[in-house]
Amino acid sequence: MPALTLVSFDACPYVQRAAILLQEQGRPYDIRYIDLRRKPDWFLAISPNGLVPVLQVDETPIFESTVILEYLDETAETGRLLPADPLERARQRMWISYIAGVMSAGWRVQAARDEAGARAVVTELRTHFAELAKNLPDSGPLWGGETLTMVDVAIAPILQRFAWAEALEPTLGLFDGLPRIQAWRDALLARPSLTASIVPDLEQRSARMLHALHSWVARDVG
Ligand SMILES: N[C@@H](CCC(=O)N[C@@H](CS)C(=O)NCC(=O)O)C(=O)O
Repeated sequence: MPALTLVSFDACPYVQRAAILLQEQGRPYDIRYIDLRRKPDWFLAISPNGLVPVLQVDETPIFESTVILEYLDETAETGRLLPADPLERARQRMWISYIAGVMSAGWRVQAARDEAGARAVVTELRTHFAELAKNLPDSGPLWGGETLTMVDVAIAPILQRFAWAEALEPTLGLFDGLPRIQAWRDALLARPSLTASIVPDLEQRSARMLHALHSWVARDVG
């Protein structure tokens, strides 16, 4: 098996997707953190758009989190998450693509500098959640019922950040009246892979980082 190194910024939810899948697969990997404000030359040489994550597979870099997820899945010895059936695979990819909008709105709600701005993004996000909820199965909390899918891996980091945002500002109401999304979030957050995919104090550090950026949800963080 090739040596895997995940090039990371520790607060990045896109990196976390890859870390979750590696943890779920029980696959050994190294992690190399960089400072995004001072990107080293070796990093810019392997990341043409200057973004993390990059997965180094021996000497070969792969960038773009969804591409990394697919590579990791295709090279798993057992327990692949993407289905063999092309139509089912297309459906998972389609929803992973839909989640890109949730990811970007997720950052905007955390970073909004005033209440009106944050609440406007909440309204947008709740529309996305309602759409996703319609497609969650009756058979269990995950996208595949009881079975983990690639859609679950793709959305887990941002659901975790929403849970943190709600802890900072309980009146946000992101999940109000959306029991399926709440159950999905809780089932994902309970997985050991989620805990193992981040540094232990990330919730507190993220809150301080948002506070320093004058985020409304993190306005009272000390
Ligand atoms: N579409 C990319 C998005 C990755 C991304 O936005 N990464 C952020 C950190 S969370 C980044 O590297 N930002 C560097 C910068 O903006 O200079 C992916 O899925 O891998």
